[in-house]
Amino acid sequence: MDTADQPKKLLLMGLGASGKSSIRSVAFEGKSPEEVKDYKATINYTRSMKTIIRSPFEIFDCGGQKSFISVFIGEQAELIFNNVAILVWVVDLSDFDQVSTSKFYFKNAVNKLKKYSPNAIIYCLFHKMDLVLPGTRAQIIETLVEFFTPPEQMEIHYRGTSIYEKTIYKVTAEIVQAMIIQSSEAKTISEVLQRFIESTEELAGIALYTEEGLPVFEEGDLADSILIPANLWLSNLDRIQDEFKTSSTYKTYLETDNLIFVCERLKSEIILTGIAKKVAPLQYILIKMDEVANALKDLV
Ligand SMILES: Nc1nc2c(ncn2[C@@H]2O[C@H](COP(=O)(O)OP(=O)(O)O)[C@@H](O)[C@H]2O)c(=O)[nH]1
Ligand SMILES: [Mg+2]
Repeated sequence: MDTADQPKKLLLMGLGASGKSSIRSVAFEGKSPEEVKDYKATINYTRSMKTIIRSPFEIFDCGGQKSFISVFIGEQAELIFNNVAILVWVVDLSDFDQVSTSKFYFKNAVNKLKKYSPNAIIYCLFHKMDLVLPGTRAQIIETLVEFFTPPEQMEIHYRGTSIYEKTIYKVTAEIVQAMIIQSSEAKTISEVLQRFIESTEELAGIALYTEEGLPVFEEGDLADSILIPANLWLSNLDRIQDEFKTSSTYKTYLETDNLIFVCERLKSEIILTGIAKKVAPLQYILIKMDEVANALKDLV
């Protein structure tokens, strides 16, 4: 089968009720954790398309009942595992009895992936971290990493996640970045952002977010400060989105004690955010951010 023109796949897999559909909805569809509380088991698989910075990809949310997984790694293996860019395996931390079963299927899935999409990136999420006492998290992750790591040499990215914490946005942002980083636009966008940051002393950082709040690009050396805006941004997202609806060119800004964040819609699904030290007049920062938006408009 010719897969050259097909969008790459992001496979979400793991046992039933581990949280796959919740992760998809919260991270890629902008739903709140409260909205996904009553999700029913996914039958077979659900496909949804997403395009970020001109990179189309397809999210396969695979049902987690053992009967489905057996088929995915059995007779449907080629259909499921070809053309995959990223496999995200979700392990429910709170269901210790099922961890061995999860590992068994993970190993099988990884073997199929190696056969049909040898360059795919693998993430293994130890999920529902919010149900674990903060003091014991590091130890639990360490134990699970050891348990899940296959004997053969291969790169697997392990992360502890929860839809109630910013960990889920951090890891999905990494995943999205990995999906688009191959495109030539991605490289140019990074360069444009870096150029503006270097030439404008007041601009500490510039980020591009999806409308769900995932940071796709983050440039600047205030890495920690950029993470604060991600939260601030998320907590203000509803309001900002309402305001964006009133105008396609809407700009808004948030201020903290020493920083200004300017948000501007670049395209329906991409929002540009500039972070500036408060020493500069707001008007100046707004003009600068217009220049950034202008430089990016043919790239996103
Ligand atoms: N405590 C907690 N519950 C979660 C989390 N993610 C998902 N859930 C819950 O786990 C249940 C199963 O989630 P679902 O997304 O349907 O799992 P799936 O079968 O893997 O698609 C739902 O009740 C979710 O609300 C999480 O991070 N923490
Ligand atoms: Mg599901």
